[in-house]
Formats: sequence, C-alpha cells, structure tokens
Amino acid sequence: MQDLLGLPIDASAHGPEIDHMIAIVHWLMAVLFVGWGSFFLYSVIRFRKARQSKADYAGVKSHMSSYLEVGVALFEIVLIVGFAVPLWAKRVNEFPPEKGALVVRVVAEQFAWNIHYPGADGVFGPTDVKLVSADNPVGLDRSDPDGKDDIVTINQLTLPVGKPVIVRLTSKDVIHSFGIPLLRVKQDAIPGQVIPLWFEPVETTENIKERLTKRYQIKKGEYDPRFTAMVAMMDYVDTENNLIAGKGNLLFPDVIDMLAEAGHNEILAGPDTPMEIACAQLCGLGHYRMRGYVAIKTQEEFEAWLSEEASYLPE
Ligand SMILES: [Cu+2]
Repeated sequence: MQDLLGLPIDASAHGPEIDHMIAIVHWLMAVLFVGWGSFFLYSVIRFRKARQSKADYAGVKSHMSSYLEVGVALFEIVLIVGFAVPLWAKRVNEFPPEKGALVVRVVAEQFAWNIHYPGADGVFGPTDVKLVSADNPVGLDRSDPDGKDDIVTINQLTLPVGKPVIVRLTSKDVIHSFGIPLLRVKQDAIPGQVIPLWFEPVETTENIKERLTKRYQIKKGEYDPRFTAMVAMMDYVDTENNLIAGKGNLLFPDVIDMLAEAGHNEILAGPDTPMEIACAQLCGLGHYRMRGYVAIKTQEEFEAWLSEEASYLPE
C-alpha cells in the first residue's frame, strides 16, 4: 500500500509509524469504497424500473445493514483510539530531554521562515517586537549577553543527523503551517502561541540526494524543465578532459548543451534541494513562494556550519 500511495522518502525516526498509519487508513477506505460501490451498483441494477416499478413501503427487514454500520464504526474507533491517539500522544507528550536535543525557534511570517539558533551558549537571547526590522526579522536583542551569539537564518534550516530536534514554532502575522514532508512533520504556526514539536532526522540530505539520483537522456537544444532544480551527480568532462559540470553543479540549459556536444547522451542528476519546508496553510498571495530549505548534516559538518555562521556575527 505504501508504494501505491507514492509517499516521499522518509528521513525521520518516527516516519515509518506515520506511514503505517496512513496505509491502514487507506486500506479501510479501499474496503469501504469497494463495499459501498458494489452495493450501489447492485441496488441500481436490482431495483431498476423494469424489475420493480413500485416502491416497497415496508422496506428492508433484515438487520444486516445495521450490523455492517456498527462493524465499520467499531473498526474506525479502534483506528482512532488504538492507533491514532497513542501515535499522536507520543508526538506531543513524550518530548526528548532538551539537554540531548537541538532546540531551534522557527518564526513564520508572510512569506518566509526565520530560524533562530541559541548559539554557542545554548541560551536564546530575548526578543522584542519593537526590535523587529528588515535586518532583524525575529526582533532579537543583540545587546543582551544571551543574544550576542545567537544565529538567525532565513529559509535555511540546518540540522545534525541522529539527534532529536525540538522546534519552538510561532508566527508573526497569520496562521502558517510548518510542513516538512520528508520528515513527516506538519504543524500549524499560530500568532501569539509557541507550539513545540520534535523529530529526529536519520538521514543526511546528501544521502537522500544520492538515493534520488537517476539517469536522464539529454540532447542538444532540448531542455528538460526538471533540470532547473537539479544538479550533476558526478564530474563531466569534454573530449579534452576539461571540466564541463562538476558534481553538485546546477544544470542550466547551456550546460546541458555543452554536455550533449561533448558526446554525453545521458547524465546522472539528482535534486539540488531534496528537502523543503513547505507552508501548508494558504497564508496569502505569496504563499506559493513560502519555501524553506532543510539541510541535514553529519554532527561534524553541522558544527562546522555553526562556527562559520558564528564568524559572521557582529562584534
Ligand atoms: Cu505561510
């Protein structure tokens, strides 16, 4: 069932449980669809005008239909009480200890995701609405000792692999929804409220890129629009061994033409940004472009990224 549904790759520890739940619900719906559909067709044929033109005022006497209804209701209750509620409780009650986790603040706005890291001291600096400006989207107080080392990024959520992540989610304006399909995470961001959520990434985005890499046929002058969001997944050279496109290079139309000219008729390409934060609430005219990027790195790479970000901080 999970393959039939075409669910995206799962990169979080709790993902398989969610996918399992989605599969069970679809199985029930498939059974109901076939059941009610066949009953409907049977009724249309059995009670057609030629066969029985006059209504039977007594109607059905057997209790079969009531039993079926009760059966379906029982199954649905088992699904909700036995599966869905415990799964949900695990997501919202059993938070990992903050000590061993990475805590980030995510502040949604029309139409961007502001990501706030506590920095080297592990303590978030205070924020104030009065300090919000174009340069300071979360209104962070840099004059406070706790706020000096905080790191704020826009639309770029970088996380380490194999460590629980706790997100404190809020919104500056309207209701948005923080959705990362590959991490099986979706939570509304509500102005005036801070809603915590947590997950644990189990795969790096680099690894996901490799898994999503495929062979594509190319031809000079024919540009596959899918290439606009893809990169080369190995180095490609021309006949004189000059590099045309290195691994990770974007596949612009002229690059494809040069590759085709150099005699490559197929290339290995993968998505440039396989993991995205997609706003899942219709939050305004710019909703479609409210997209953030997620990078899951190894612990060492993550720390290197943090210290690089820290080096840009104002003195
Ligand atoms: Cu939004």
